[in-house]
Amino acid sequence: MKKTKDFIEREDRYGAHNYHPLDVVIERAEGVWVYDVEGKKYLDCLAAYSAVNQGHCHPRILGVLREQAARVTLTSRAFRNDQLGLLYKDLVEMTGMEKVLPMNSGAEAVETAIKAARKWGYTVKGIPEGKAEIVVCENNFHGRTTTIVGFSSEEQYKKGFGPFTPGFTMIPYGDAKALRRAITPNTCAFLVEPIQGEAGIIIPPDGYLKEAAAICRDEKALLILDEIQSGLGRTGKLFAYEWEGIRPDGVIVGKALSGGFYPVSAFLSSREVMDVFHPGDHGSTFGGNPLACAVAREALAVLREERLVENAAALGPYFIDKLRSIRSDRLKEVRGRGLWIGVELDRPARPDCEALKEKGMLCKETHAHTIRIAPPLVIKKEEVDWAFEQVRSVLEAPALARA
Ligand code: IF1
Repeated sequence: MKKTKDFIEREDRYGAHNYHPLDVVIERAEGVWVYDVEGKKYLDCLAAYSAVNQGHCHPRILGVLREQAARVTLTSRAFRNDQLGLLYKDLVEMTGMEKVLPMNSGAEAVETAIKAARKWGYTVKGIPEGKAEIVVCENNFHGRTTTIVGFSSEEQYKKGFGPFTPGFTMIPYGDAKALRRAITPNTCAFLVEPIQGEAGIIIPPDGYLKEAAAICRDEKALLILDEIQSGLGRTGKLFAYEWEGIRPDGVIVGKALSGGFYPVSAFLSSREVMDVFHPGDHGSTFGGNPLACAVAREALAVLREERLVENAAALGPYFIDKLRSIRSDRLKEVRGRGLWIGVELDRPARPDCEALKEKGMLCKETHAHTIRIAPPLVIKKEEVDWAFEQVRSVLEAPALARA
C-alpha cells in the first residue's frame, strides 16, 4: 500500500483539493477493468461519468488517435482541416439535427447552446435585446462555469463564486405545468437533462419530455437537451430523448463522444438556430481540431458497429432486476434506464462505495445516498453477474460488518 500512499501524498501536497476521490491510484485501464499501482484489478462502474462508454483504451480509437496525432493535431479554425466536415456529417446523420458547432468540454458546449438560444431569441423570436430568459430545472447539472453554476440549485457549486449571470428561471424537474407557468414571451429556451445524472439518475414521469416539447413548440421556445451524460447509448437508446419519441430543437453532446480519449463536445441544432452565428461570433482554439474530430468519428463508429446501445438496452434491465432482488434494510430504491443505474440507500452511500472498492468494484456515490452504477457499455453478462454479486454481498452484510 506504500505506493498508493506515496501517490496520494504527492497529489494532496501539490494539488487543489477540489475532489474527494476514493483512495485508488489507477495506472492502467482496458475495457471495463482498471488496475491500480498495487496491481489490484477493479471493475469500473463509473466509466468516467459515462465518458468511456466504449470501454477504456478502446484499441480502434487508440489506433485512430495515434495515426491522426502523427498527421496533424491542430490547425486552428483560421484554416480548414480534412476531418471536421466528416464529423459534422456523422453527427447530423446520427441525430437528424441539421448543423453542428464543435467545442471541447461539456460546459463549453452548454455555454454555446446558451449563446445560440439567446441570439436566436433576439434575432428570430424578437425578444428585446438583453431580456432573454432560459428555463432550467432544480437539481440540474450542466457544468462548472460561473454562468452555469449560477443557475444550479446546489449551494456548494455556487458558494463563493458570484456574482452570477442573470436570465435563468428555475422550476421543479419533471413538472410540465411548472414549465408552462415559467415560460414568458421573453423565454428563448428550456435547457434540461432528459434524465438527471448528478441529481441521482432521476427519471422524469412518462410523457414529461413529450409535454415539454409541445409546450416549447406552443410558446416558441427552444427545447435544448443536455445529453452529455445520458447520450451516446448510456440509457439503451442512442439518445435518452428517443425514449419519448421527441425531436428536440437542440442537443448537447460530450464525454463518450471521444470514448474518453480527448475532450470533445458539440452543440447540435437546426439551420435556423445555428445560422445566428456569424464569423467571429463564437469559437475556441481547440474546437473542431482534426485530432478531436478523427477520434470522435471512430468513437461513434465503435458505438454503432459494436452495437453498444443494444448491449445497454439488454443488460441494463437485467442488472436492474437483479439489484431489485437484494434484501437489505438500507436499500430504498433501485432506479435507472439502460446501464445507468442509481441504488438509493437510506443513509450515506460512501461507506458502501468504500466496501465495494475493497471487493474490486469502483462506484461513486451521488448526492450522498445514491450509489451510481454506470459501467462501460462493453460490459459482458458475466461481468454484470459478478458486479451484482459484489453489490449484493455489501448491501446484505449487516451495516456494522461492512469494512
Ligand atoms: C465534475 C456528473 C458532475 C454533465 C452534464 C454537462 C457536464 C456534465 C449532464 C459538463 C459533467 C461531470 C463533471 C465532473 C463530474 C461529472 C458530474 F454529473 F457526471 F456526475 F460533476 F455532476 N452536463 N459531469 O454530467 O461537462 O464540462 O465536465 O465536460 O465536474 O466533477 P464537462
